[in-house]
Amino acid sequence: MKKWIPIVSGLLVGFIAATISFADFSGKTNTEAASSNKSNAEKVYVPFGQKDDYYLFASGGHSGQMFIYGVPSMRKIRTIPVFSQDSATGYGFDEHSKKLMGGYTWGDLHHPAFSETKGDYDGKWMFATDVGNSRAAVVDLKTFTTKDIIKVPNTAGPHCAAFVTENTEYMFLPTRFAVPVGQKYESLDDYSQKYRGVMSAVTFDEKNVKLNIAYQVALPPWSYDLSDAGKKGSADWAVMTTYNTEESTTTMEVNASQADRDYIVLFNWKELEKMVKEGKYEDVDGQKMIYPEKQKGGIYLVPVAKSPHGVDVTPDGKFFIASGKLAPTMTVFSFEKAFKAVENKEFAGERNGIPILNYKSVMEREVNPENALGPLHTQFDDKGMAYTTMFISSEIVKWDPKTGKTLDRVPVQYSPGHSVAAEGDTVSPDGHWLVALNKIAKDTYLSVGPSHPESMQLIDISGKMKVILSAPVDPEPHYAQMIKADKIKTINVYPKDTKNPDAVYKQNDTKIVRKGNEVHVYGIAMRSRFIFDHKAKRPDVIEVNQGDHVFIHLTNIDFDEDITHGFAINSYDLNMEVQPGQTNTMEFTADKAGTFPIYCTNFCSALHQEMNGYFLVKPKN
Ligand code: RUQ
Ligand code: CUA
Repeated sequence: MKKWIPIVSGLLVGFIAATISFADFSGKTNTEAASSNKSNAEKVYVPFGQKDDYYLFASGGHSGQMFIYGVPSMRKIRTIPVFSQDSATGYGFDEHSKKLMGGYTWGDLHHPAFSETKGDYDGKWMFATDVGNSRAAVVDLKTFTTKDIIKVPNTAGPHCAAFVTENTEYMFLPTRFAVPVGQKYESLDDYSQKYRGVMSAVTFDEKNVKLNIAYQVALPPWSYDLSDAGKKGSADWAVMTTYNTEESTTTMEVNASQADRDYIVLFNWKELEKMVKEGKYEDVDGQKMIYPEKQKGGIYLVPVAKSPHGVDVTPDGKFFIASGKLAPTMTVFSFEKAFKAVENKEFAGERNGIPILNYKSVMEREVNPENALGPLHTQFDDKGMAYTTMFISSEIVKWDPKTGKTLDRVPVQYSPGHSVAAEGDTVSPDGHWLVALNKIAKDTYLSVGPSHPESMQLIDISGKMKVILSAPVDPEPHYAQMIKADKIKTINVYPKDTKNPDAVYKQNDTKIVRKGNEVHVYGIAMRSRFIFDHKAKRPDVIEVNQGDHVFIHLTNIDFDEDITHGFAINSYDLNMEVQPGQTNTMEFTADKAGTFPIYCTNFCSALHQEMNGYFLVKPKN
């Protein structure tokens, strides 16, 4: 009986998307649409010389990168390479970023999260996780560059992250796929015994700009989907959704949707922290692992309608809202009620040693907006009103978490995953703007073949909700956060770092040093030449022997905003960038003999075309 449910819901997506597509656009010409949109155009127009009010940091999904847009113009300003190589900036080619990437070439960046102070975005750091190769990263918002990446062990796809606690004490990374500890081989027949859904508690050492795993929790072998940290009165707590509590090992589409209920995992991270301090953990390959069936306390299960997806904490920290995915329901749960149930030990059994709370004693209300299908994620405005994306019925529904009443709804094109509100995950959202992150653009833009771009739609939420701009975007906007522009304080140039042994700031200090078959070049880039060795007959030429191991340390001595130089070696598949004042290193083995021009890849001056040299590799024999 139950097997048809996902199939039907799949059909429903197609059917409803098709219906909306014809209903909304039939018969309307571009001009008609444009004239009715005139005031909308004015709202999003940012005249030359003025800047946008908000930065929007969007997940780049399987591009592995983060994309920065301005709101309300929706103009793309920047790509920050994080988990994938990027030849435009030389990311993944120079030594620093190559090391950060840990030998991987791509990533699947899901949920970006700003660092927070007192539950407010502080504009200092941005965190993100990689579902593709199980990593976590931190980006410095002074330079919009990736500063640290860690590989998260015992975890396969930390999709459920990153959501930070109120003062960036922790970022929790629960796994999407259950795997055996150490990702060792174990037969799927032993899934329930040998597999685990590990969650990592990651801390950020701001002084040394380092991510660290403080401890891990070996949760049951379920899939963990989305999470959120508590706020204010619930600040010591966090919540996350689960699916496949059926522990099925094949054909998940059908088998992971059998049970009528899955769970929200509710945990107190202060208690887990205390357990670790008291030594209540096991050492697993150097990780402090809490096994909830042995080290009891701090973790509870809240039953919820089957296969929930998003879970979001209200700005006042009083409620958490789970969204149904397969059920049409948003369920509002009360933290206060949950705390009481925990205190009174009102448990309705347990699973894998974790107590289950009574659904009725924690649930505040179930909300079913009429004909709304596929609720996924919820954002909030300045009045505490909720905005939930409806994937299947392709719309945003505005509703009041305190009464459950539907207040407004607007169709979006099509199938929104997340949406993001201005300062939407803080204790004090701004209202005004909401951006729908749509999975399907279909007939919205000029055709580019069978696959279309994803789409973001800007919605004015200051009055009745109105879509006022649609922008095609790069894949894939899984989630985004929107921050007030004046909170971001970037630097103009990299300051001189006289302690950096690789940096050279004067022409007379440039040199090429040979140690056996190692060649170290200490060079500078300036408008419009390279100087690798000021004493050489040709200061812009590097000559090595085939097989030499080459280090090129290059400093951009143009301390002038936006004067970035590139450094590429033709046919050697190498490129890096040096931003104003920056020193960067490239390391490689000169295994190919021959003559290879060097050139600046970033247009930097009227004589940019003259900014070149030669890399000569003398053959071995
Ligand atoms: S998930 S579309 Cu990757 Cu955030 Cu819900
Ligand atoms: Cu330096 Cu172009």
